[in-house]
Amino acid sequence: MTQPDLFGESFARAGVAILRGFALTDDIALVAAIDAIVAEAPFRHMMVPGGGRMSVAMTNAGIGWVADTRGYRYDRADPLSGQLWPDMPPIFVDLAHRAAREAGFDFSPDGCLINRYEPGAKMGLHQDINEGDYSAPIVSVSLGLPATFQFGGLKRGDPVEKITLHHGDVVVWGGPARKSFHGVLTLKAGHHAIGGHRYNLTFRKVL
Ligand code: MD6
Ligand code: FE
Repeated sequence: MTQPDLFGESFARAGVAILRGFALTDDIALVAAIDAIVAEAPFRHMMVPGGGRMSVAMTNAGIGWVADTRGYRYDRADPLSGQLWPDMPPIFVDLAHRAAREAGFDFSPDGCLINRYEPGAKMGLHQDINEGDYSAPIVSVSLGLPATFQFGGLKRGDPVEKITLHHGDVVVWGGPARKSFHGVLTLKAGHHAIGGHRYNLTFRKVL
């Protein structure tokens, strides 16, 4: 679908819906829910199999995405504490369900990866291919500072399109786009009411 938007960009990719400002009315509650999760399971910079440390800090609710030098996996337990990841708060599940419905999916997430980008942090091109059910979409919520998101194709070398994701934007990503390469360019410093960083919530159906 093509969606001209408030920010002068348009974006067309089968299987991708960009819901501008969809999370705005819940932003304060979402940040409070993130704070409560982080009090139990703090943000940390995971190591990746190549030996590097991710510049994006991460935590999880529900079934958690974990990286270490052995690879990537989903785990019910936080390897830092040995405890289960915090439950997904109802406001998370409800928002993801409503956004997916807007895009034509019936979606009940069982995991949420929470990313925190400080200025200078970035995420290289990758595919989300550790989940069990590719018929389910991924719902992605952006909060705080804007970031430039890159959407590629199904092969790493395919051309990428850039799109700016702002506070409150929700992207629903499924069907033919589900295994597209994507990444986030280096976050620029700035000011935002929620703080000088960006949060991204990605909701998945892992099992
Ligand atoms: C981010 N997002 O926006 C990182 N993955 O910070 C992702 O990696 C992502 O937004 C799959 C689907 C949507 C996403
Ligand atoms: Fe991803």
